Amino acid sequence: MTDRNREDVPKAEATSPSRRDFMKGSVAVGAGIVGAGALARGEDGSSVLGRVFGPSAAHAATTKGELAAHVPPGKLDHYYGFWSGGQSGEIRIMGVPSMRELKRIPVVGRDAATGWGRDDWSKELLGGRDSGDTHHVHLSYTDGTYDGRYVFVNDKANARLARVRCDTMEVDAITDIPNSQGTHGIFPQRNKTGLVLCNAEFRTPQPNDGRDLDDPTAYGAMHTAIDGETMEVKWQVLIEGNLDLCATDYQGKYSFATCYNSEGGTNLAGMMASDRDYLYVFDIPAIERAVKAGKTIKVGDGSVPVVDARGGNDSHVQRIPIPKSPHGVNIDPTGRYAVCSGKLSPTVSVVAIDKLGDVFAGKIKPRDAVVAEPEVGLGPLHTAFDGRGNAYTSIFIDSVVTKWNIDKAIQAFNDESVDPIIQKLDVHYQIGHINASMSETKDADGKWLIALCKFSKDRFLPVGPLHPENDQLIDISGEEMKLVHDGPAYPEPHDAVLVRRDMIHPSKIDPRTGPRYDYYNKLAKEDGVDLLTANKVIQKGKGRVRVYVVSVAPAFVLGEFRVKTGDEVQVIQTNLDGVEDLSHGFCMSNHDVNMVVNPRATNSITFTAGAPGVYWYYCPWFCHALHLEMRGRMIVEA
Ligand code: CUK
Ligand code: CUA
Repeated sequence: MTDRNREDVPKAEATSPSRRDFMKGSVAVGAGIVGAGALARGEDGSSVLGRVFGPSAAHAATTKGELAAHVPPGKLDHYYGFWSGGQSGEIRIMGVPSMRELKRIPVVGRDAATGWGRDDWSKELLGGRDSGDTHHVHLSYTDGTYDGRYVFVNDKANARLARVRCDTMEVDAITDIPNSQGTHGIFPQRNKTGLVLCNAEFRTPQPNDGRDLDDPTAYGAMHTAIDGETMEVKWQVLIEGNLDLCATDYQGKYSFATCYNSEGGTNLAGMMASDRDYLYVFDIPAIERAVKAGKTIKVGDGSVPVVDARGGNDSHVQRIPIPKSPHGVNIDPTGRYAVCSGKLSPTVSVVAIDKLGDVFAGKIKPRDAVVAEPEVGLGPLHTAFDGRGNAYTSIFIDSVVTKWNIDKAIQAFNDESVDPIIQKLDVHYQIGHINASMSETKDADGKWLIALCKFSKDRFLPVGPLHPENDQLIDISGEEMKLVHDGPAYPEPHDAVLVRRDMIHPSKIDPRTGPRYDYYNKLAKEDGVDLLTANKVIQKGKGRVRVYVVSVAPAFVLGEFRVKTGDEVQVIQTNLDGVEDLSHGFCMSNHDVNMVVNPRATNSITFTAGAPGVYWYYCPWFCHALHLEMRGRMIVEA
């Protein structure tokens, strides 16, 4: 195998202050390689839409290799889609292929509908920080496929990892990641619910305590391992470059991180100076041996062991040179290849995972693990797979999805007469993430592809300066990709996974287990009450009052309670209705107090009683023909 250190990677040339123009400028040389004008344009989306939503759309399979996206009323979708919510701090559950939004799970932000971020339990979890930026959602795995237990998601804004239980679809744990800023790529191990690896995108002084403020060469970033069961931070690896997207292999041996700023730059020009950056490969067992042997350093409060892997390749970390400023890294469903998207290079680099052992052993050069580098278009970001040997790369600048064949790309690496590119399909517009049904598992089934487009421009009715995103659904069951649906989304989903519906088993009523109930059972024990029967006011002293209330449609069993003005009032409500879809809630008039209480759940909220007077509390969730009558009085005395 020859060393394919190519010299034809484009040089950065800033031609415009606008980021998109800037990117176009920077790949202008690349355009010469690819032949931008010769790029095959995909078919016109609207004609496909017309065909799919025509008279025959209600039938399951229209023609051979074509799936129907229309799910008739009363019928259920075949896939759960878990979408990150970006700046909304949410996860969204979509039905696929209908693209119906089924639910929003508030994670790291406040939610007026449910009271998340305002009720006591979620405030405890959030630790006072109730905004965020969720980018990457991944489910827990066992044996290379989803085990239906948890959904993990990062909060880039506050360097946190959150976990959602798949039975309640509610967050049950949030972990702060030390020594990190911009926690971006995350990925769980795929052999079992083991570690969740988390990348810090921003390099900072280590520790960030006022030292090295003006010496960026001393900055570093952490690759952090969190136990997916306990959500405890187990260890960190300190790296000199930034860490962007994350992936894991199928064996539990390696984790991966792309690095777009090996230069250590602190501004745009500095970050784009070199033609090569890296795919970092972490040897997890080797790191754990080092941790066990105490070959670690202390950073900050020293609560987490840190393996210092800055500077050069060693037994813990190898650096595979990748052109240029790579972004996404995705592992194909066979587990054999890591596909790295060049972002500022028109190429994706295919790394053979079975060669990494030789790289770590020093038998081959890191770059020799690259076995293909097809040219896929300008601005490749992320790649999905169909389980039939094909890959689908999102191309940001060209606004296309490029379908290419992995085996052919490997042949083409040594034989220029082979063309691995199968099709380019226009998407609308500026696609970021892409994912296919079950693509991140060994069960990739090649049915649906979703394209998360960053700009919708003219695709929807104009709604003011803030546009919807455009999440497009593409049928990949046949030879040709076919665009079948435009899905407006509130900003800003970054990533999504499509999970077969038989793998998810949500509960219909609250199972009353987990840390939420550790919290409430503790309060009840302290007050000597039973949450399922308590309707009473308990004076806690120093102007603090706890009000236990049970609700059964259509009534609060506690119809009134008395407090003093200025009291800190904690209302703890338990919904006794064990009936599917029968949520109640608690809203206190003119007190900025509102929360949901789901079937058989307990929830609570704390507020300060206002000026003397009568205040009606009511159930804000339509629950019964006499729902409007479901209310009571808080009597506030002077
Ligand atoms: S990132 Cu947004 S398009 Cu946060 Cu996964 Cu690539
Ligand atoms: Cu209970 Cu409305």
